Amino acid sequence: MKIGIVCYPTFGGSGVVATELGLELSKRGHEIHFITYNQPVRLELVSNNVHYHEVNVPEYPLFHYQPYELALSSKLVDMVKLHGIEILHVHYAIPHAYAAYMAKKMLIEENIYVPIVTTLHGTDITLVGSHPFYRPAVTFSINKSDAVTAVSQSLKDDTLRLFDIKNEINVVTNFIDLDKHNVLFSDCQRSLMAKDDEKIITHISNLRQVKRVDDVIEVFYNIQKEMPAKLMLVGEGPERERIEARCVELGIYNKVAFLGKSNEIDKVLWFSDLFLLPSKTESFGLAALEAMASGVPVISSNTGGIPEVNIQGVSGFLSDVGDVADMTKNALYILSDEERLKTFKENARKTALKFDVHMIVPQYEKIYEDTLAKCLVL
Ligand code: GMT
Repeated sequence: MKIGIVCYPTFGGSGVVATELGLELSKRGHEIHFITYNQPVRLELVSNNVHYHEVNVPEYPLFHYQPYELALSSKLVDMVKLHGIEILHVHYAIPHAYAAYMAKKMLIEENIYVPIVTTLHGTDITLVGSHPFYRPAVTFSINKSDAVTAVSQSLKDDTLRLFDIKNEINVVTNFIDLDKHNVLFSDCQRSLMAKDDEKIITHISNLRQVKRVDDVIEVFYNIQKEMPAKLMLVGEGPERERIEARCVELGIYNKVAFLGKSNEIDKVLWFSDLFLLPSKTESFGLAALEAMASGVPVISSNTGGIPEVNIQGVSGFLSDVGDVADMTKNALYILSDEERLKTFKENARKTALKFDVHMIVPQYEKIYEDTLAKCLVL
């Protein structure tokens, strides 16, 4: 199949999932066309089967906001015609589903029918999309898609609760390539991060309010009072300065490494003993799954789709949002006994197996096939 993928090219989970999906589909023989405003961060290899088309938005002084949706829908029309793209898979409803619908309508004028599959990722529904300023357009775009998927049952439920949805929503969970998380790194690489006797605690996010990075810091503060430990904070975002100041205030700044946007997440996770994800809301928690795939147990909040990924008492523990005391208790329980830590590490990896890329990507292929077949009949 010739598949066009529209996504955000940034470090965010939706862009990562879209990129990994495209790469896996290309390995399975499909021709993939990424259409976005920058080359996606995890798209390192452009092969015969993988193409990248940049959306340019020319600046004009009249525009207070540059019309990205317009440029994207025009680019989609051009790329569908030029490359014979058969189906468009858009990740994150805003504004991708809306732009794809406009492209589809323009193409119909030229007797070309290209169906749209929309994947909902989380904040496009829970935080941003349900805002009254966006809700009518998001509802419309979801209802006009030829197929809709959500990355967890929780996100599907949220979508049905927050919008007036007439379309069926299929749950296709996020996935992980376990082989990529099974790379051996040498112990000397660990020594760059921490001393032998120090436990490594990790948090990866875009450091936004929704991630509750303060709770990460508080839990780590409590851990390091009980045992030698280092905290790896991976990612960049608006909370960073405030969090750095908080670390200084607590006297733990020298125990916290701010690693910024990193392409070496697998290396950091390989040496980690515990992953913290205390988010206020999380449709899935891809970062937690990546940690588990590297054999890292997860201490998380019990919110949104996280309980579908992190299994209580098996791959880690879940606490109420903001319950730092409970998260600390659970973290110390795992970390304080080497045998127990080993068991949780093994269980984390085993739990990640059910999200194996080879099981999930065929579900998308089936959706593409069914959607194309349905559209042929119409
Ligand atoms: O977490 C973010 O703020 C980024 C956001 C995104 O769109 O990249 O992540 C969402 O999509 C990910 C991939 O499906 C999910 O794993 C995250 O849980 C989800 N984030 C939220 O729901 C807050």
